Amino acid sequence: MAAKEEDVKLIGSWASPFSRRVEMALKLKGVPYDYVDEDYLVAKSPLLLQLNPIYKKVPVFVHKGNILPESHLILEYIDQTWTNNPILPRDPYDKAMARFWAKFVDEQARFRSLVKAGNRTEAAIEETRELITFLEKEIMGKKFFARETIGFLDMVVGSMIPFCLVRGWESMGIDMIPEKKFPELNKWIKNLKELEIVRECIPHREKHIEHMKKIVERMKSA
Ligand SMILES: N[C@@H](CCC(=O)N[C@@H](CS)C(=O)NCC(=O)O)C(=O)O
Repeated sequence: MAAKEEDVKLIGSWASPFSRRVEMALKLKGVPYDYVDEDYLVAKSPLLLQLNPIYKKVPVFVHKGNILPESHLILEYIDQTWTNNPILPRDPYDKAMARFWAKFVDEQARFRSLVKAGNRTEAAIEETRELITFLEKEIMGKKFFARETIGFLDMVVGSMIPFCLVRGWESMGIDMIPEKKFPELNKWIKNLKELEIVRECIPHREKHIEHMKKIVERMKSA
């Protein structure tokens, strides 16, 4: 099916975890789409400002004229529109908990406080590891958060933690998720990397670390 027939457009940014997860879902579902990359650190395009005038953020998803911001809502919309390879759990409790953990990872400011502050203190590293311990317990004994195959929570946590924040922490010389301390999460990261749809969507490691270095410097001087 050609992109034109489906009429799907994603306005994203290569280093944005919120955009990366949307691409993972589209690739898992096999939905063709047109992609527009925003360099929002330099300037926000008129297209972005027109499509997301409230938050002015990527990603923005456009399907047959429907305009949708906010990555969690976009993932849910994609899941309900293209029902093959479901990403959200069917069970109401599992679905609510997937949303709970996704919100925790995206909205718990302490996950990002080290990168934002730009300076490493042992106390801040320990505080971040305390949060990561909750995820280590949650993934225990499972291949993916969604159990056997990648799902909504894997896309949210994966795009944010190993394929974004870890690179920011690395750029500051911090090994935040050492295998000895977090064996289950490390197994899960390996499982994610084995998936082509994940490899295709995550930023190039070295380029990303350089980018995160710039972000950290920018935050420091802000
Ligand atoms: N809650 C939003 C967050 C989106 C977001 O923060 N996007 C960042 C890129 S990683 C952005 O566009 N930032 C531009 C800005 O803050 O002005 C989502 O889940 O989509």
